[in-house]
Amino acid sequence: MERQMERQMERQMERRMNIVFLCLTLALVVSGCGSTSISSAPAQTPTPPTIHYIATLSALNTSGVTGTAEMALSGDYMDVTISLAGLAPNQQHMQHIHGAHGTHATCPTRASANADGIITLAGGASAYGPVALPFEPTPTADADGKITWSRQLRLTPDDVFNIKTLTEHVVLIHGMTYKGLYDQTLPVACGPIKAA
Ligand SMILES: [Cu+2]
Repeated sequence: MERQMERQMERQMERRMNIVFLCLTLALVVSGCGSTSISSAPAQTPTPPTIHYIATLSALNTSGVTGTAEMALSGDYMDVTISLAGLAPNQQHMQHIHGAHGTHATCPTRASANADGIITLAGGASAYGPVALPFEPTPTADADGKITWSRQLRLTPDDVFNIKTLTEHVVLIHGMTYKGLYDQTLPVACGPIKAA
């Protein structure tokens, strides 16, 4: 809860900064009027560069899950390809980018495990933080425990804010059977996001 409030406050501050910036810009434009003629060449919308990232996923909670998540970020579009193996077959597996804006998310270690040696969703949160961007729709593993998932996501301004800086975030995969019950939230694989 505290984290969410912090994030809200950060966003409010950023909005205020944006308004201040806008005012400054307007002031400059107004003061510049009449002094020089402004070129009337039509502004071309530049194509934003595409930046490639990859997260190599390692198993958590001795799940045996491995895989990769490849991301190509171009402005507010993100092309994502995720390949996973070793999952609980025929079950849904949530897949997220985790981390909070301005903090350095990491994959949890044994230090985050509870008395039973399990890293729960809450137990690992001090390492990986909140969900920054969900990769949805949430896929279901096939009968062999594999997932291949590929989408182009259109990011909202909030998404763009939440995933900044991407290399300070991690990709987290969820969902495993524990003590005979399927738990959708348990972390099963994690990987830090790196420039590809
Ligand atoms: Cu998650």
